[in-house]
Amino acid sequence: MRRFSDNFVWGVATASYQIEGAWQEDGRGPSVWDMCCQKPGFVKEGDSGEIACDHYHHMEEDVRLMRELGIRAYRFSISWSRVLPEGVGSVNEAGLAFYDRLVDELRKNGIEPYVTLFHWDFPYALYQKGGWLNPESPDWFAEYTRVIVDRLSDRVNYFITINEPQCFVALGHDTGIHAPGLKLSRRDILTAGHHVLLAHGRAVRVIREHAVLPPQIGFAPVGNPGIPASGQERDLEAARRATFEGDVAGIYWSTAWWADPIFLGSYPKPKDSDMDEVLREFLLSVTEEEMVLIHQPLDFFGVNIYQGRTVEYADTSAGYRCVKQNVGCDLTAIKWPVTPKALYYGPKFFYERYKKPILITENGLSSMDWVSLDGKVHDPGRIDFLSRYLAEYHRAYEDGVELMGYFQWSLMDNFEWAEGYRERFGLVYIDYTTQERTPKDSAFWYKQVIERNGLE
Ligand code: PNW
Repeated sequence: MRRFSDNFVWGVATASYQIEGAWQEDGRGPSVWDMCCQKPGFVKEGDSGEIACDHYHHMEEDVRLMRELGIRAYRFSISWSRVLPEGVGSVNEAGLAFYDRLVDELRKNGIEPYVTLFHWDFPYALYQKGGWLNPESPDWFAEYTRVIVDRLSDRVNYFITINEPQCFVALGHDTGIHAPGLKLSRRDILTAGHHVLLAHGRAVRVIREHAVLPPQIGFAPVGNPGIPASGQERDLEAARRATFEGDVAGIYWSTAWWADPIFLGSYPKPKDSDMDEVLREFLLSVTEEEMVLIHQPLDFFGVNIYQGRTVEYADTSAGYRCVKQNVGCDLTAIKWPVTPKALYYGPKFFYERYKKPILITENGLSSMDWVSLDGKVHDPGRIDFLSRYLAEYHRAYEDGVELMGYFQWSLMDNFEWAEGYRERFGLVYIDYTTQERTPKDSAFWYKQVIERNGLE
C-alpha cells in the first residue's frame, strides 16, 4: 500500500477555453484563441473552442459528476475576456456570475476550488494593444486579478496566477503554433516573457492585499525534468543540471527561466550556448525593483509534469547530454514518451531548489478512447500510466519531499489547442455531438485511489 499524507489533495484540472464553449454568450469578449481558431490550418480539422464541452451550460452536471467520482479539489481557469470583454474597464456581470455560481456549486458539493487566473486565453482587445509586449500588460493583469479577488476570495483560498508561460510565450510568440500565432524576434520574446513575470508579481500582491480568506498562492510552469540514465552519481547530477537549463528548444523551455525569478529573485545564469548579445542586453536591462516585484513570497510550487528526458553525464561544457529515446519507446496517443520517473525526479529536484511544497497541477495522457459495445469506456492504458506515475510520486514522498497534492489532467476530454479534439486527455469521455458525458474506467479507478489516499 502506498499511502500519501493525510492532508494530501486529490483533484482534477481543466482550463476555460478548452471546455467552456459559449464563446459569444452573455457578453463574453473574444480571446486570441478565438482569433487563431478562425485562421485556416491553425487547428487540426479546423476545430475550435466555440462549443467545446459546452461546460458553460453543463456546469452543474459536471460538478455533480465530480462529486460522484469522489474528487476533492477542482482546478479551473477563468476566461479573462468573459469577465472583462475588453480585457480592462467594464466588467461583464453575467460572465463573472458564471464563476460565482461555479464556486458556490463546488463548495456545496464539498470540492475545493483552485482558481487559475490565466490559462492562455488572452483578451483579443488587449492583443490589439500589443498584448504581452505592451509594458502596461502587468497593470492589465493586476486590474483583472482585482476583479476576481473581490468577487471570489470570500470562498476561494487557492490561486494559481499563470499556467505554463513556456507554452503561451514560446509556442505563442516564437514558433507561433499556439495563439496569438506570432513569430517574434528573440528580444521581443524575452520582453513579453518579462512582462508575464511582472504580471505574476502584480497579481500576487493584489491577492495578498485584497483577499478575504487567507490565500495560498502559486504558479504552474511546465516541468520537463531530467531523468538520470543510470544510478551513478554523475548521471544524477547531469539530470539535475538539465532540469534547470534550457533543452534543445531553447531557454524559454527551461523551468528555471520562469521559476528562478519568481522563487529565487533572479534569472538563471544562461549556459554558454544560450548566451548571445540579445540575451546579455536583456539581462542588463532588468532592474532590481522589477526583480523584487517578481519575487513575491509564494506558498507552494505548482508544476505540470507529463514527461521527462533521460540524461547522462558528458564531458562537455554543459556537463550532460540527452540520451536518444529507445527505438520503439512507449508513447501515448499524442506521442509523448511514457516516463513515470519524471514524477520522482521532478518533485525531488524542484523541492531541493525552491524549497516549497510540491503541487502537481497537471499530469495525465491522451489515449485512444471510445465507447465500447457495452456502453463503457475501457482505458486500461490510462490506469497503468497513472499508477506508474503516482508510484514514482509516492517514492518522492518517501524520500522526504514535501507533497501538497496531485491534479489529474483532465476531468474530461477537451479542446487540445492546436491538436483540436483528436486528443482525449479526460477521465470522462465526451461525445461532442450529444455532449453526453461517460466516465471512463480510469475515473472509477481514480475514485478508489482517492478513497484509499494512495495505491494498492
Ligand atoms: C498542458 N510538454 O500543456 C496545458 O496546460 C494544457 O492546457 C494541455 O491541455 C495539457 O498540457 C495537455 O497538452 C503542455 O511538452 C504542453 O511537456 C506541452 C508539454 C506539457 C504540457
